[in-house]
Amino acid sequence: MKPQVLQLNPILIPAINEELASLYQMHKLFEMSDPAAFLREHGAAVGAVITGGHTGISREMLAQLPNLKVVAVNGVGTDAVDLAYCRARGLPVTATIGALTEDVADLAIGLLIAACRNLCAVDRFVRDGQWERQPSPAAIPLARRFSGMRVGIVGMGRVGRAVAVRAAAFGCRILYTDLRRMDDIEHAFVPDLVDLARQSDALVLCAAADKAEGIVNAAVLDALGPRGYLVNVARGRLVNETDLAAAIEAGRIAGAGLDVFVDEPRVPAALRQSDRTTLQAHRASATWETREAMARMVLDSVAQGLAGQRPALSLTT
Ligand code: 8YV
Repeated sequence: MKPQVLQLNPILIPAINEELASLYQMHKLFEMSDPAAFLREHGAAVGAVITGGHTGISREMLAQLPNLKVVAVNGVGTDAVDLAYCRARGLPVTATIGALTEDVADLAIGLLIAACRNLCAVDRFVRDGQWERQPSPAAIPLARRFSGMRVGIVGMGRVGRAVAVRAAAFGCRILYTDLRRMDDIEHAFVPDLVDLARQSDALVLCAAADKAEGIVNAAVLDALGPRGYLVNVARGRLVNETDLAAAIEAGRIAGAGLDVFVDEPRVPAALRQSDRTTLQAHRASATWETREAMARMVLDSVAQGLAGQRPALSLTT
């Protein structure tokens, strides 16, 4: 009998799916017509769970899997898994630490350039045939320069640091905030987020969401101001989305580049309808290269957990 693995989200790398299917009896919850019945009838047989970073797994579902040996998160954020509960249960929870840093930082810079150079709005202008109808350069508002901007990074972990390296290469001045000053970073540390926003032309959110829900609120957005840009490649709930929608609608900030939202896949109409926003569908790590590297880490973690070893990437054991 092959060990049984419960998979909560699709993996988009065919070779990894083949490998998983050859090693384990895979149960794909996202394809089941009655997931609750599966959990009731077969939950006790499941030895490993594979889930996504922002989707995680509920405590209720974990409780229905009493013989679980590992939860392998196919992502770096573990805010959607109750780590304290898993720790108390002696259950390893692994994450794909380090695999997606470069891709997420790349997208942050891409979103920031797209936002301040109006790339998507002008793409629509050309695509819709409006350029032909209004060929005067005056029909397209001037954009803002990215090179040399003051970039405020919120969360100086792996992704924040990779964003800093990229932005510095564009001649940007880097400022940052985090729970504490980092001794190994020479960039300006600004403890207060409102102060950071006031001193920045763009705020880039790279922080974990656990302790920072709603930190980007109306006061922060107003400090960023009508020439300021917000980029979020971390978690939607870092931002008070109602405040953000209001600031975008009123032009109280210049624009936003957003890959993540509070209630994905739902995006507030005010953000969808504005030319000031550049929107992505939570896909900062979604390249072949990174998703394959992530899935390989997941495969290793599942194998280690099922073999009764402490997985190398465990955060809880
Ligand atoms: C992924 C993420 O989209 O790593 C994370 O925490 O949110 C993203 O990289 C997701 O985990 C894919 O499963």
